[in-house]
This record gives sequence, C-alpha cells and structure tokens, in this order.
Amino acid sequence: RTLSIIKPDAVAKNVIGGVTAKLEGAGLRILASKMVRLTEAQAKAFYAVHAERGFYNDLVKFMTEGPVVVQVLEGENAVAANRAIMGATNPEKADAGTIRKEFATNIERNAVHGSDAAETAKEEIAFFFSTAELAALAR
Ligand code: IDP
Ligand code: MG
Repeated sequence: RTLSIIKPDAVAKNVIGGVTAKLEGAGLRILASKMVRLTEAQAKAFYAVHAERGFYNDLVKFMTEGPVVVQVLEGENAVAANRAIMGATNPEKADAGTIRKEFATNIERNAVHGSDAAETAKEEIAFFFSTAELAALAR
C-alpha cells in the first residue's frame, strides 16, 4: 500500500480522472479515496521532513490553496509502482507517459504526491485514514 495525493494544481486543472486513470493503468487499485482541503497545520505536519528547505513555506501555501484528493493505493510493489508512474519531481525531467510529464506545471506544482518508502507509506496512510475507515473499505 502507498499514499497518493492529487495536489491542488491537478484538482484545479480538472484532471482527477486523468491522474487516477494513470494510477489504475499502472496496476494500482484505489482502496480508499477522499477529497479534503488541508489546513495549514496539516500541510506543515505532512511535509515536516522538508521544514528546513527553502521551498517549505511556499509548498505549504500551495498544498492549502484548494482541495486535494488523498488515496490509498494497493498493488504489487505499490510504493515503487506509484513513484514510477508519477515521474520525476521536476516535470521537465519526467519520462513521457508519466503523470507529472502530462499534468504538472513545474517542480512545485507537480500534480501528485507519492510515499517514498514502505515505512513512510504506513505513516502517511495513517495521517489521513483511520484503521477502522480502511477496514470498512476492505474487499
Ligand atoms: P517528491 O514529491 O517527488 O517526493 P520531494 O523532494 O519529497 O519530492 O519534495 C516534496 C514536494 O516539494 C515536491 O513534490 C514539490 O511539490 C516540492 N518541491 C520539491 N523540490 C522543490 C524545489 O526545488 N522547489 C519548489 N518546490 C519543490
Ligand atoms: Mg517526497
């Protein structure tokens, strides 16, 4: 399992469906999904690992500017499969056919978030979804 976020730029561009089709096309299954508007406190906490980076304040502002779609994805090697279909952080460096190549605007407004390892995936899923919520959605 891994956590995906369709960021405010992609929601504003009306490509929730386009992004989700890429995820599904990569063999990932949407286990849970909801649209939320992050508070400043939530965005700061979610990206706390980047607190010392020069782009942190702008990133928090961007992530709170409009609604996002948070999704739990399931599949074989879900973390790596999601990172592969996302493409590079900087869309100029992203491979053809990836979400960021197709839908990102720039290195900040880059359409999607994806967990970077199994351990962070666990933490990030728990950040947005309770155990009970996920259990109710199990198929
Ligand atoms: P990732 O999303 O590909 O894992 P990270 O390095 O974890 O990339 O950065 C988190 C997010 O911070 C990026 O997705 C992007 O929105 C933003 N970001 C990363 N590097 C820069 C930068 O150099 N300038 C502006 N924003 C950045
Ligand atoms: Mg990251």
